[in-house]
Amino acid sequence: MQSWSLPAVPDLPPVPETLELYDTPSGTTAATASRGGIASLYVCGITPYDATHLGHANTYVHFDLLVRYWRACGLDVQYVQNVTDIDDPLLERATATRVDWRQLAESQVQLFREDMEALRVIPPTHYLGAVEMIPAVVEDVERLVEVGVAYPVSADAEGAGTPDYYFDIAAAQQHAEWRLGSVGGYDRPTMEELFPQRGGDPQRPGKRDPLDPLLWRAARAGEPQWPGGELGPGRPGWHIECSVIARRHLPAPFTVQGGGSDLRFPHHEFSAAHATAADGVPLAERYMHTGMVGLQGEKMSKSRGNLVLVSGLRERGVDPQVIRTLILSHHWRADWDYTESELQQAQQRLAGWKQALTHTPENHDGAGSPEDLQYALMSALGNNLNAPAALGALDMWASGHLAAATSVTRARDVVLALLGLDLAER
Ligand code: 5CA
Ligand code: ZN
Repeated sequence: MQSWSLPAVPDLPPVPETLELYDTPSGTTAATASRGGIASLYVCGITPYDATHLGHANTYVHFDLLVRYWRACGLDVQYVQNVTDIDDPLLERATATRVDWRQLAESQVQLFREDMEALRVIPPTHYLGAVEMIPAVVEDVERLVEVGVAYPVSADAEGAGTPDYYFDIAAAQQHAEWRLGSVGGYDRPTMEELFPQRGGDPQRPGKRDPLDPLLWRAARAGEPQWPGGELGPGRPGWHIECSVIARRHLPAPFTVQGGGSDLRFPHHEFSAAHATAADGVPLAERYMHTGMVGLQGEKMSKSRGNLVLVSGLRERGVDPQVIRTLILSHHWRADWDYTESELQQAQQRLAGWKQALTHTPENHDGAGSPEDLQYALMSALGNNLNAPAALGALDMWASGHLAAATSVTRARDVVLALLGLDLAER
């Protein structure tokens, strides 16, 4: 699938990688290291049945900081993102609005691309839809059946017809180095509560464990279907999609698996479980989960409809850089609520930095000194990607405390490369 165009990212003198990151499974903040000059990232992409809201933007802008940090360390960043372009919510919305599901998906992916470009998010190296990966999904589900961690469940009550396939949690725990809860970090009662809220079907007759997730859904009348080899025609479950896309395009294990905190369970738990069961290798070294953005105390979500859309703000004339500044004023792990007053504060803050750029002298270059802006921003980002601290350093620079060691050209380049904000833009 086509991604979007690369924003301008100035080259900076490379700085050694000293990155500490919080990891969901271990619950600790610890040093990460790339391997062989490569850092690899998978971030779960959108389900394109509605436009990009601030919650999505929050997730992709914060992972963009990680990409920018790694690039500034001179690393080769391999970044994969998916599009869930076939799934129940997409089909339900298409039916409700009488639009072809493919057209709905394509139109929303296009809007997402435009939003990401406007927000200066660096595109992934590989951008892949679930539909284009279906043959690989079939291969993996067949493999899971072969190793004894997937089983058929009759699609109708009489036990007739082509079966669906489910992942066998108990068998997988016997077979591979994965334990239920070892990725998302939740206990069983919490997982039982979350599972039906997040697309799971605990009541489905014939499952061995209520939490066993769907791998392959047999074709139903009126639903799109693809050839499924030995499985029979059908379409993929959700978790296997990301597991397959990541494993086909990134090293195993890759450096960071990311997404919003709503993906801790069941999605990332089972994507990892499927991969480990198929290959015997963990999917990722680290799991980062960004906080949830809400509106008046409720999580912003397409299903609830309480959305502040990036495209809506842009249509109102809000500068995308202000949206980016608003997002970066929150730590990636924090949950926060959108308010107009914070949007205005972001606008004023950005205006202050732009103003400072016009007053910064051109003739001095103190690159590499502790007073240098690149040093200050990299230190803030190296400490668990602390964007609010990085913006604080920018405030210090704008107030004149760091400006002496950073020329105007360098300041612009440093802020554009590391934070994706162009202070020279009028
Ligand atoms: N297609 C799947 C992932 S494979 C999916 O969750 N799609 S989504 O469109 O619902 O969400 C896209 C990304 O935005 C996910 O990483 C999700 O965790 C994140 N996200 C969704 N809602 C919010 C929110 N309110 N705040 C922050 N992040 C959110
Ligand atoms: Zn995913």
